[in-house]
Amino acid sequence: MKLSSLIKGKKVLLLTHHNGDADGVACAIAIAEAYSEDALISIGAPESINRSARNMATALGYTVEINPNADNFDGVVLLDVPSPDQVSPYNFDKLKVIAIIDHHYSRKEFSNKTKNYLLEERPSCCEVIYKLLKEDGKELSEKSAKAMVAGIFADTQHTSLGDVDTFKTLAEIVSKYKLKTKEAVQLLRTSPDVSEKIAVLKAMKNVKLERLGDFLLASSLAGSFEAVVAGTLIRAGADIAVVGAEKSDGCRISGRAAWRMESKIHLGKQVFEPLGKKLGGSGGGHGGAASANLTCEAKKGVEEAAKIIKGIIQA
Ligand SMILES: [Mn+2]
Repeated sequence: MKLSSLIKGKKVLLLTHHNGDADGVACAIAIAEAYSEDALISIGAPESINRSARNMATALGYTVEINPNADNFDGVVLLDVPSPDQVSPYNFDKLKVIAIIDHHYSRKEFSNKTKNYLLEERPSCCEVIYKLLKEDGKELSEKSAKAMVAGIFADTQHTSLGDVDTFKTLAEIVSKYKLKTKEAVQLLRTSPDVSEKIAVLKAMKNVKLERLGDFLLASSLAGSFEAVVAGTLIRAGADIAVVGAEKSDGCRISGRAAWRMESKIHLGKQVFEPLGKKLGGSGGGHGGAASANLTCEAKKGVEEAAKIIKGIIQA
């Protein structure tokens, strides 16, 4: 894919996924830096971005607009977006999509939307973007080099989920742009605000614990920050955590699995994708971190996810 020819002279919106993360925002920053003379570029996210992504954008002098009007652009480039529901509240079918660039496992939903669909199963989307920029004859700036390293760190849990090519890419960026990795890591460091701390601590009161042989499944309902709650339960000792929260048009369920579950279960493929199909909505994600947006109540979504997980673990 030659992005330069696709966006040349256009007013382009780079749109990452719902609750955009540092990987997606780093991809957007790298493109905005590299193609600033080719196109008029803005960065946006549906609904929200997470704290480290916001921290990174602010530190590098970028603004990520929340729910910008897509009609004000000639077209949209989707970054780090694994399925159409991840751009909600945008109506995916109505978006003028120029290209889709992603790194999650193969999904079919996008195949009719654009022929400019670049999908490589890599640990981070930044790695896909880095390769794309190289092929397009683009260099990283000091800002985007930092953002890329931070984005890779964010999506690979500080390289532990990376593979040999992840390390090669990191080594190349760090040496070529004389980067201090510490400065990239600092872009991701944030402290929770009080609403998040309250949401997490309140959700701890409702934790339901189930023993599945040697493994512990923890589930809970949260007012918000359901993904943070699930991560907290894993750090507290659960092997798998499922947490739901009510949303305006249904609910959102987040799941996390400890690394020791890697050979036992793939949350995205085996739990959250079927969950979305079964309960109305859609879901997916990685082996150890996945989510679904459903049309039912959060309680029902959590119970159904727990049921699917039990079926897999106890099989
Ligand atoms: Mn990603």
